[in-house]
Amino acid sequence: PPVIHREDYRPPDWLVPDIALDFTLDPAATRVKARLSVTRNGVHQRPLRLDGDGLTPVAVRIDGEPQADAWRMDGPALLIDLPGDAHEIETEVEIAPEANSQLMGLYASGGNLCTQCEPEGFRRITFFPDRPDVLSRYVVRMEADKARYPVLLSNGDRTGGGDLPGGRHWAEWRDPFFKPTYLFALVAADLVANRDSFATRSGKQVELAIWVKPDDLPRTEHAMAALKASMAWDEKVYGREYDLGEFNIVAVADFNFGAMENKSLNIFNSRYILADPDTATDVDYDNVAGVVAHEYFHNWSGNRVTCRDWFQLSLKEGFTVFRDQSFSADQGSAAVKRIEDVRALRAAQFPEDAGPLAHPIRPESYIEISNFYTATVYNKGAEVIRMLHTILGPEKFRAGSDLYFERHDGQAATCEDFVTAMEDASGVDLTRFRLWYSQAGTPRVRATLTHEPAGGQARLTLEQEVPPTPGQPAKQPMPIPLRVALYGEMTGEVFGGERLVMLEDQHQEILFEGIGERPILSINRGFSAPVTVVSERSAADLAFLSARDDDPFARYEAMQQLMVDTLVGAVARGSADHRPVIDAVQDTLRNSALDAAFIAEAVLLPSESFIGDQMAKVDPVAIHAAREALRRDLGQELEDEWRASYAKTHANRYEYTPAAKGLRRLKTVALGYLAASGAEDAAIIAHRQFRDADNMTDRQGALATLANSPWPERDEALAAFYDRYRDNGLVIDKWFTTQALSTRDDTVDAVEKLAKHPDFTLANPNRIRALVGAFSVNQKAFNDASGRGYRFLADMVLAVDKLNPQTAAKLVPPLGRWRRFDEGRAALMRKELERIVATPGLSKDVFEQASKSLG
Ligand code: B3K
Ligand code: ZN
Repeated sequence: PPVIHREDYRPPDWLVPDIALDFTLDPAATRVKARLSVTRNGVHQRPLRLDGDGLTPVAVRIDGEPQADAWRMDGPALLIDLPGDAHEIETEVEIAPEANSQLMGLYASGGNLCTQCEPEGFRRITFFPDRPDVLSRYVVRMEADKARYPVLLSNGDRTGGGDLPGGRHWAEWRDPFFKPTYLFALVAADLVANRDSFATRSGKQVELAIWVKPDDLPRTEHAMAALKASMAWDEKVYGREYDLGEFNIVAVADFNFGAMENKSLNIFNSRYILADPDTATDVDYDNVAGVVAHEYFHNWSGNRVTCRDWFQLSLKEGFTVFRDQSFSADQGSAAVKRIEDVRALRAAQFPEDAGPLAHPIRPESYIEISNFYTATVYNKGAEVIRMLHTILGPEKFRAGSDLYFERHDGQAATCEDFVTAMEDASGVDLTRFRLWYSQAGTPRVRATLTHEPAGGQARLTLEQEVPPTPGQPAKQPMPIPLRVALYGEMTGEVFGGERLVMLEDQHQEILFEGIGERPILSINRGFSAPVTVVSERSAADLAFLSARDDDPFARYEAMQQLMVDTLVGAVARGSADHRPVIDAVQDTLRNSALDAAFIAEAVLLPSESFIGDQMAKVDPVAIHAAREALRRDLGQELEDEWRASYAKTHANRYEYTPAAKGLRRLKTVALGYLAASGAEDAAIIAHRQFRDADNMTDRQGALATLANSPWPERDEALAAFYDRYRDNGLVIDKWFTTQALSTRDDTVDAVEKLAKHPDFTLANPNRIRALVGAFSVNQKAFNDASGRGYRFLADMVLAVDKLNPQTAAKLVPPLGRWRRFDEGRAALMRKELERIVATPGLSKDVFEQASKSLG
C-alpha cells in the first residue's frame, strides 16, 4: 500500500465553496445526491478528483447536463475534466448503511442511522475531495420514514422540514460556517432529548439537546452539566464563545472512538455520555465530563481553526486535550488530575515512544491515517502544549492562543502556524522548541546534585539523551523545562523557592548559592516535561520528599520512585527490603493534612507494566510475584491503618462531590490491601461492600477485588453482577473487563471462554475493547509463557479486521512489544505478527501496524 509523506503536501487543485446534499434515507439503500460548486485553485489543467470509497456513480452531471464522456473512474476515485474555472457538479450514489460494519461513513447503530467521517469517512458517503483543507458551506436535505426515524439532524441550524406522503418526512439544515468534510454529520433516529439552554456572555441563547434512547434519559444529567460548564469555561479561560443557535449531542452504542466533534452535532460513544450512580463509576463520571468538554472545545480548536492535512492532527488534538485536562483540573482536584494524566501518559504513550510504532507528535508519513490517532499525537501532544504554557506563562500563552484563533479563524492551519502565533504574541524565540514536533522518543534526563557545604553551593548536573526511534537514529538535544526545588535535609525548607530550569543542551550545570545544609532534589515538579528523570536519590531522600514536598505531584512521584526502586531491586535480587516503602505509606496514611483522593493515589503500587517498563527485559512472572509480596507486606504490616481507613470511608450514602469521590477511592484501595494481607474476614468485607453498595464505584471496586481472589464469593458475585445488569451493555462491558484484568492464574482460560459468551460480539467496538483490549494490558496473563495470550490476540485481530479494520488495528500494538521480552516470548509474539502480515485480504490499517511492529 502507498505511503503518504508530509513533505508531499500540495494545495488542492479545486475548491468546493458550496455543497448541497440530498439524502433519501433507508437502512438497506440510501440515495445520496450531491451538488458541488467547484472552482479551480491556481493555474493548472488537472482534472477534478473526487475521492470515493466503495461508491459507484449512478449519475454524473456537469452544469446540469449528463456528460458520460467527461468523467472516468481512477480506482475508487471519480475524475472529471473541466474546461472552465467554475462549474457545478452533481453526482448520485446509493449506499447501504446497515451493511456498513466498519462504522465509517453512514452506518446503522441500534436501529438508528448516524455518520462518522473523521478522518476519511465522507468518501464512503459521496464523491468529494475528501481532505481537511477543502472547506465548504453545507446545505443538507434528508427524507426518511417518519415513524422509524422521527428525529433528523445535521450540522448548523434547521431551516425547514415537514411531512411527506406515505408516512415520510423531511428536514433541511444549513451550516453557515465553512467546514471540512470530516466535520459533516447526519443522524436519523428514534431518540429522545434532554433539553436545556445556555446564555453566552454576549447574551445569545443556545438550545442544547442530548439525544439518547428513552430508557437512558435519566443518565444524561451529568453530561448536560458538563456541557454547560465547558461552555462557560471556554469563555472565561480562552475567551471563546459558542457560535450557533443549537448544539446537539447524540449518543450511539457502536462507535470506533470516544466521540466526534462534528460542527454543532457531536456524536458520542454512549459510554462517554451516560452516567448515573447505579451504572457508572466515579472514573466514568470524570471521563464523561472530560470527553464532553473535549468535543465542545474542538468547536474552536479544530472546527473554527482546522487542520491543513492529517499530519497536523496534533494541532487540534494535543491542544484540545490540554484544554480538557485544564478544564477537569479546574472542576475538582488539580493535583489528582495531574497524577491521573501522567499515569495515563506513562501507561500508553511512553511504551509507544519506546517501541516500533514510535512517531513524532507531527508524523512524517503514514499508510493509514486512522493509525495515528495515538497517545503520542493526543497525550504527548498535550504535554507539548503544556510545556509552552509553562515556558511562556499563562498571560503570554493566552495572548498566543488569542492571536492563533484570530489569525487563522476559518482556515486550515498547521502546527507551525500555532507555534508562530505563540512566538509572535510572546516575543519568545521557539526555534529549538519546534524539535518537540519533529523528534520522537522520550528524552532521558540524568540529574546529579552535589553539595559543597563550605561554600554553601549546590551544583545540579543535567544530562539529556533522546533515544533513537524508527527512522530517527540520531537526535538533537531538546529544550526541556524542569521545575526544580531544593529542600534542606534538616530544616525541611525550600532554598529560594522553586526554579524553572531550561535544559537546552546535552549537558548543563546549574549552580545554587546559599545552600547551608545538605539539599534534597525535587525535580520535574508537576511533571513539567514529558521525560524520564534518572537520579540516584536514596530511599531516605525519596521518603523525605514523599512526606514533605509541597508539590503534590512531586510528592506522589517520590513515593512511586521509592516503590519502583524497591520492586525493580526485588525482581533483580529475588527479594528486597520493604521497610522504607511500608514506613512511607504509613506516614502518608496517617497524615491528616492530606485528602483521601491524594492518599489513595499515593499509596497505590505502580502497575506491573510500569515496573516492566523500568527494566531492561520484562519478566512478567517475577514482577507479579515481587509486587504481590510487597502488597502482602503492606497489607499485613499496616493492617490496622487499612482497617481504620476503611472504617473512615465506609459511610455508604452516595454523593458526587470531590470529597466523596476521594473517600470511595481510598476505601477500595484499603479493601485491596486488606485482601492482600490475607486477613480472614477480607472476603466477607469485600462481599459486603459488593452487596450493600449504593453506587457502581463501590460495587465494581469490590467486584475487582473478588475477581482477583480465590474466594468462593467470587463466582457468586460475578453471576449476581451479570444478572443485575444483563440489559445494560456498558455495565456488561465492565463485567468482561474485570475478568480480563484478573491477576488469577486461570485468566487466559477465562478470557478464551468469555470470547465464546453469547454477549461477546465483534460488531461492537466497546465490547471488543472491554475483553480483548483489557486482556492485552494484563501483563501477567497476556504474556503467559505458553504464548496462548498472543495467539488469542492475533486471532481476534484477524477476525475483527474482516468487519472493522480501524478497531482491529488498535489491538495490534501489544504484540509489538516483543523486543522488551525474553527470547521465548519474543519469538512467540513475532510468530503471531508474521501470521497476521501473511494473511490474504488484510486491511491496510492492520498491515501497517503489524508490519511496522515486526521492524
Ligand atoms: N476527533 C475525533 C477522532 C475520531 C476519529 C477516529 N478515527 C475524536 C476526538 O479526538 O475528539
Ligand atoms: Zn479530539
